[in-house]
Amino acid sequence: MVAAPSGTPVSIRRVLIVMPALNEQDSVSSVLAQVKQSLPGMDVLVVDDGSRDRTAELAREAGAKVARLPVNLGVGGAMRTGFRYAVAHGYHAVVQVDADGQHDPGEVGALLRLLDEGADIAIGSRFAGKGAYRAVGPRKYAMVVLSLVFSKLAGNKLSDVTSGFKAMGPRAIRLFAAYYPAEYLGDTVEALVVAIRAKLTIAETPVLMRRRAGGTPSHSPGKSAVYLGRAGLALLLALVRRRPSVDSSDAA
Ligand SMILES: Nc1nc2c(ncn2[C@@H]2O[C@H](COP(=O)(O)OP(=O)(O)OP(=O)(O)O)[C@@H](O)[C@H]2O)c(=O)[nH]1
Ligand SMILES: [Mg+2]
Repeated sequence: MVAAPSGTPVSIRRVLIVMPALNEQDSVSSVLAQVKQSLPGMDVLVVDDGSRDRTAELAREAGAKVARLPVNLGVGGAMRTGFRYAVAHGYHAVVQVDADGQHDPGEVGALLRLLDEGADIAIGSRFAGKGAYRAVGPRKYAMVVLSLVFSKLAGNKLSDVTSGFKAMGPRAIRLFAAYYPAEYLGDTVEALVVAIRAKLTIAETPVLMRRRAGGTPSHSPGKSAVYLGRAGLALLLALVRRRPSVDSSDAA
């Protein structure tokens, strides 16, 4: 494993963008072009687990590394692949950037700064004062409740625990490579519980959430209707479930 000199800011150490992508041929090229422009030289791993369109081919053409999984594992499984790749290749930070254009690569720097300041996980929050993104219906109430519970558990204000726009430092990468929940919502709610139980520090910074650049969202109104119940259940399960023992105190 490559060791960076201690005290070197994460922002200038080896950072890997992990981009989960499923049927995102309408947006993946432009999102990768934006990453290249905002973050020149930064490595990108696109994880595709079953796209039936040209996502993987276009990502490769745009210069990204592409991992294609033989079966669909969902966003959590795709991210776990990314964390394992990061550990195997000596990266010091992983940033999740979605392939649908909703995450602005220009804001990755703000996430990395939080890691520099000592956070293990930096969340880009849609509800911390920047922009007008609003959740509606049951999703909104779920987010309010989750935010209250998680802020208490983490000892830090966390206004957006379901945001996919996150940066993970060395300890979080190591933890998530060993265990990252793959079930529905696991990559958001349960992943943070896993991190809190491993005593990692979580901080947030405001981000703007953009509209999808194309394609279809994986959340339908029907799914959103059961969001609250499932998130609550996921939280309860995560709090009571036994974990494989992982020494998260080691740097990756
Ligand atoms: N590898 C992989 N990526 C996925 C899968 N489902 C969604 N994604 C990707 O994960 C990212 C987030 O998915 P979205 O469907 O946009 O979910 P979201 O952003 O939480 O929800 P919206 O606000 O509705 O867009 C996108 O880049 C998707 O292409 C999947 O099963 N496998
Ligand atoms: Mg999206």
